Amino acid sequence: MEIGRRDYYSLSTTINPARLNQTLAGLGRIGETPQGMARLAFSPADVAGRKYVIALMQQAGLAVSIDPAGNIIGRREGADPALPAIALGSHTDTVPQGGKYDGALGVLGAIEALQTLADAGRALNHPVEVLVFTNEEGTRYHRWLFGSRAMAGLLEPEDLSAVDDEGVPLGERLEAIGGDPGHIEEARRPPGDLAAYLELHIEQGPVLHQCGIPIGVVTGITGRAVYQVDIQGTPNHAGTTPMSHRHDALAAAARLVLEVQRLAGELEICRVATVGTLHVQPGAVNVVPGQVSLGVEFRDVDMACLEGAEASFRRFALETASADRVKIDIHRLEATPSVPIPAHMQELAAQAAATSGLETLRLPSGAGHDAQAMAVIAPAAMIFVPSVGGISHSPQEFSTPQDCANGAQVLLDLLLLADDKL
Ligand code: HGY
Ligand code: MN
Ligand code: MN
Repeated sequence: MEIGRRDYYSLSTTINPARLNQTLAGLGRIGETPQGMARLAFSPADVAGRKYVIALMQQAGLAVSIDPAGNIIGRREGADPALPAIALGSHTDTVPQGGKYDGALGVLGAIEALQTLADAGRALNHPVEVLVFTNEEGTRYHRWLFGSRAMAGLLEPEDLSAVDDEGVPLGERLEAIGGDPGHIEEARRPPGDLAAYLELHIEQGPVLHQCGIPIGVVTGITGRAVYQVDIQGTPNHAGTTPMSHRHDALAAAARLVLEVQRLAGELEICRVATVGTLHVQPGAVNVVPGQVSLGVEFRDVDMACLEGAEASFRRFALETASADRVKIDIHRLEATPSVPIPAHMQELAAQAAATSGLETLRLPSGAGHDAQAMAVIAPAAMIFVPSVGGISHSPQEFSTPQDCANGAQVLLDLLLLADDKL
């Protein structure tokens, strides 16, 4: 496998595509189930995945530590001890029934880049850190980007008081992976502590694959608002309760689900809107549903659009509550602002791709990433590689070995450029 056409003046050394694709396959076996990947944060599979990447970091000569937020940090010192570190990072947790590339490529691509430098005996001026962030997906605790927000000083009181679906407090889970909830503030890195944050990721959408362009240079990362919606009706006998006497929480929920779709679809108030979870109680065909909870999210790079979507949704919920004779409570669980990627960092990423003669497309990210928290404390850049068919958060998620290798090479070249220019 060849990495593009390297320029004769290239500063770089060439990553090992076979080794990268072996480590991707190796991590992809940890937590694999017939329904897809199940490496949910803090699960035994997540812990096994973390051990796997720690061993790879140690092979690459990195000094490994765990910060109080459970983030894994693999550090290599630079020639100039006065310089701040350049960080490369992503995550190894997955959504339920997830894929093998989301997060994994960024972590393993970063380790491959540093292993390549170690093999070549190549020193950099800056120290380099590979960061593996805790609970990026937020499937556990419904608090996403946990590790990167802790590092960027963006934790909220709700993060630390959170209890998961099994009733276990976050602190207990953090201790089990080597974190220290009592000193979580010490995970925070002040602005200036890192010279840059660089993240390689699969696109998770269809654009690059459709255009046949191997590298995406990310221009900005979407904002997201997440809600828990609780609908309280009255459970009653499904055979004896006349239709006119019902307080059916699921009938009201159905109207809300379609309204969420309409807000982004027909009305175009925000870019995308999804109901991803629905819990019905008591959950029997012969009982009128008395209680339903929905998980709702809105995403847009324009935060005013997210506010508009929330306001419209609340108005519709009020009307629905009255029409269906139920009570509807809407709790905002998370609101993550969109972030722009600085122009000079986009330019550096484009230059890195040009080193290998790889064509680039500038595009916004419709998914969220640790980079959006890290961008608050360091100049950030993100590189995308194509997702075949635009599929992600699915067992069908796939990026070709060639595209993964291209991404890791561009990440290494971006690191070398950043070391030279920042
Ligand atoms: O949900 C997201 O956007 C990301 O994949 N965690
Ligand atoms: Mn994801
Ligand atoms: Mn991801």
